[in-house]
Amino acid sequence: MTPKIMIILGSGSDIAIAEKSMDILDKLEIPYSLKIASAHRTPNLVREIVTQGTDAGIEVFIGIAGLAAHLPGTIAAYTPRPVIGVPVDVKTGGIDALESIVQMPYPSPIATVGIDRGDNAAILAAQFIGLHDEEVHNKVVELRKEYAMKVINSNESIVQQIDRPYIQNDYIRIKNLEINKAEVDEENSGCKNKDAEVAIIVGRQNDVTTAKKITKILDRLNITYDLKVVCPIRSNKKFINYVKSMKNVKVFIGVSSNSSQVTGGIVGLTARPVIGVPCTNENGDNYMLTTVSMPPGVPVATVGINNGKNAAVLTGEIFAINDPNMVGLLDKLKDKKITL
Ligand code: RP5
Repeated sequence: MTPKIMIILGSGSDIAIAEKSMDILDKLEIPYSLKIASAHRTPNLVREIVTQGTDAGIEVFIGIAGLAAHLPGTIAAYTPRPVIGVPVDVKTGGIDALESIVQMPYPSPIATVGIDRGDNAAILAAQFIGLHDEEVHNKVVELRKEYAMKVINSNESIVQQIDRPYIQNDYIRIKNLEINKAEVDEENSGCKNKDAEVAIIVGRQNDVTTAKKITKILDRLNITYDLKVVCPIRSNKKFINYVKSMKNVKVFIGVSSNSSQVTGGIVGLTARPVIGVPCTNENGDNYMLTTVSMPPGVPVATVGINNGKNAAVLTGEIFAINDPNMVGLLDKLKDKKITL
């Protein structure tokens, strides 16, 4: 079997995090290869592995590293394929590795997942591959149901077991409630282009400036999009209706400088890949941590703060897995041959 995914570890000491990725990929029956190569100690080995892997047909790379984790960025230098980065908690709770991985310059994005989240990296890789492989997509859909059922069943296994005098558990029968049973009104989805390949959802008007950076690059890559400003908290029904109505969308991009409800809200409603662009708000706060730090089962591919352009490039890289023309367009961006 030719591997579709290559997992590279910065050190043998990162193996526990790679085990989480391998558990998911074994379950999804996706062939992968595992290598150890350090961006700092063995840079030539990284280059060799990545170039040979790309030529052999690797579709997605996963770089797992701690400390000053330059491994995913180094991988990205040698391949047009999307690179997923997993920061490892070695020191400082993994924040050093997270910042090293997520804050990439344009046009070299790393799809960053949460600290130690090897499982989410594998799910994200499967979501990317699932865009052109229906079987893989269906397996991701089933896996998401398992994560959902674990939560639903814990109402019985944990909550129903609690024996306290004032707890009243019986008035809502959780078990009988259907998952994701939101009414979808496609006629009133609020979209301008219902056939768009990408949906950009912006949580508040202030963040439209960052969203425009995304559209500028998507235009260069000839990728169609729809852009919608809708807040999942203030306009919950509209938000759900919009996400659920965008059935042809391959990639969702959430843009937000307010909590991470936009990206978290989208990923709860779709099995398609979700890219998160954390923005800085008027007080100077940013929402990178709350965007990237997602629980197992629901990854958000986070790019750098305010880096809408990298969200668009990552989208292009995901599409390029199955589209050689897109590789050419991305090369032009990378060579700065297109004036922006
Ligand atoms: C990083 O430094 C590796 O990815 C690992 O997470 C960390 C420590 O590596 P060792 O000193 O254990 O080899 O490059």
